[in-house]
Amino acid sequence: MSDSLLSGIHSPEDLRRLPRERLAQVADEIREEIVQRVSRTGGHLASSLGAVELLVAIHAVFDTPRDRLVLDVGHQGYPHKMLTGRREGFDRIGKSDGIAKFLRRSESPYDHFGAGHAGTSISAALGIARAMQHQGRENCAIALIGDGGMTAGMAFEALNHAGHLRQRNLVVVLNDNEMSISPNVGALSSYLSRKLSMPLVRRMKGFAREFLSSLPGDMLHWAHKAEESLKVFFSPGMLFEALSFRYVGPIQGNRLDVVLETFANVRQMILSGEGPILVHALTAKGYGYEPAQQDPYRYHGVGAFEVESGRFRPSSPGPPRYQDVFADTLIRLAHEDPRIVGITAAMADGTGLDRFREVFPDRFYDVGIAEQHAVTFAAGLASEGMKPVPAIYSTFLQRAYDQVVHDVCLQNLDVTFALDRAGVVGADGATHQGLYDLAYLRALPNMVVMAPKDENELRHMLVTALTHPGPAAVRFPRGAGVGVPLDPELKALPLGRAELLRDGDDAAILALGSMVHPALEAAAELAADGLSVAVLNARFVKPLDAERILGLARRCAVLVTVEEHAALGGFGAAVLEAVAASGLGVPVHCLGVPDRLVEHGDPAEILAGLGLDAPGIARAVREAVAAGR
Ligand SMILES: Cc1ncc(C[n+]2csc(CCOP(=O)(O)OP(=O)(O)O)c2C)c(N)n1
Repeated sequence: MSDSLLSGIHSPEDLRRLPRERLAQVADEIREEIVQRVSRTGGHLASSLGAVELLVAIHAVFDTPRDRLVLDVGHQGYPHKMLTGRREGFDRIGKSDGIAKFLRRSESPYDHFGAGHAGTSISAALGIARAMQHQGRENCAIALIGDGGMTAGMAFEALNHAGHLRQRNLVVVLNDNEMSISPNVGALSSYLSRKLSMPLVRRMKGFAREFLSSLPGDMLHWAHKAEESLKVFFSPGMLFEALSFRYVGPIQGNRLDVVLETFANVRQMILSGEGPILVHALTAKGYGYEPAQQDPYRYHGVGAFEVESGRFRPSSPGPPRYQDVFADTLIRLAHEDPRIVGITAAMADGTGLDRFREVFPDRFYDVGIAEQHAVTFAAGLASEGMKPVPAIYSTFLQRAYDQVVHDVCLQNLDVTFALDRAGVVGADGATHQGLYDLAYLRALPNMVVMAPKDENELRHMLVTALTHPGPAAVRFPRGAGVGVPLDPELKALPLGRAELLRDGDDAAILALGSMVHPALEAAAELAADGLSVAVLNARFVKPLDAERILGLARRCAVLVTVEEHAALGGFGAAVLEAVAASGLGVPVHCLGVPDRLVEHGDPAEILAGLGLDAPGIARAVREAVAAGR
């Protein structure tokens, strides 16, 4: 690998010192290095490859970090990380003490605004641009957002506001590759691509070019202006111009010469107060690495692979993933109940709903990166007697909180939330941890909240949620199940009833979801030390099985709750409330995630570090029992 130029670049200042004609080599080296490094560690590949030229050009032309670059999601930011002194960090990307896969302010002064969730960049950049204006600074803010990110309602809220403010020091770069993780959806996406491919536009442009070349000098100037108007009239620019943005494009976003020249012009326009400007760049996701360019969907986020062939390292066989068990169960239930529909917000693959789509294409909805809409859309369906199942990662449902409250719970509508990736997610880090859903859902009237101890119980909980006539949420972890056999028959579980898995009277472990099996292991370990420890599979956080829990509180010397969730406001807090209300004096120790951020790393190591594994639970029970003696 030739890294002669890149190895001399430690910051964008180094890049800006290079003569322009050498920047193409820098882009090539970055691309090559991303492929090599990601092939070893895994990570976001296709999005970063597609954005190499845009990021090289932004750093080469603008005065970063004084001009602020704000990336949407941040998953396309590997070229940016390489240009800002973090090349070596790629060896430990997503691992503990390594660099993050997304953006954190603490990682670099060039990551001026943290990201991980989509659709935030334009709002943040507008706030930054506005602050600069308040403070009399002459710099600008640049938001880089994908056409997938642009499906988030928030992006439009920001465009609308920026246009209203006529924010002259704001640049939005739309990186349009027609892909979200899977092919992008929505009327806007079709509008952008239809506008560009309209045969009439192509014919008109061809005609204009021919006509122009035949004109004498001064007429040429006016004719060029006419061509511009024509282009604006027939191009996607109309939409953005209507929002008071100057529209520049569409440009070929993987042609470095074109991108450099465009950004140089845009910078001049910004300096002369002509913003806000939207640059529409057409790129190819996975650009420059054939396997990724051919199949950007598979190469969006990858594990290790072989560079030559693009082949992925075979994954070791093991228990089925929760997401697949969820999807297969939903398909089975949907065969029996035509009211069931599946809804995803741009995560068909991650939630397993791509399987559902294959069987029930007419009862599947990908709404784009629009969790808020997904929830109220589900509420609308439910209000007419359908049984919608929005499958949304725990972390992304945060965005739709008011919709859950106002549209679903207040109206007691029959919506089943499948909350995937609930708990510690590992390499994706703090922005993606699913650690708050119990707290934010359990406060809501009418809501049922449950968590299965394994993939088999997940299936029964899905039936339970769909049988329950009001809102219900099932939260389950990322990755592979426990490996238990799957019952042939599906059944609804009795609402609000926990399951006593092991009896004992020295202590009782009240465990939720993913913590039930480690709790059983801990109890077995403690039995070897002569302690008799009960284990309750709580199943429901709401309604809580207060009767059984208080029964254990009367018999056992101490209660220990354990959950893969923030300790504040979660399952343990619900138990504390029930015990306090009962007037019983039993000590309750709550194990959960303490009140701090959980960064990226190996999930098992993170859980062990938090004491949320069998040895940690056993340790906590021993200490609790000793303290009570
Ligand atoms: C609120 C939210 N929902 C879902 C996701 C998961 N997600 C990460 S990247 C991505 C696709 C982004 O597409 P686009 O912005 O077009 O970027 P591209 O990868 O195509 O370059 C999605 C859906 C997210 N990060 N945030």
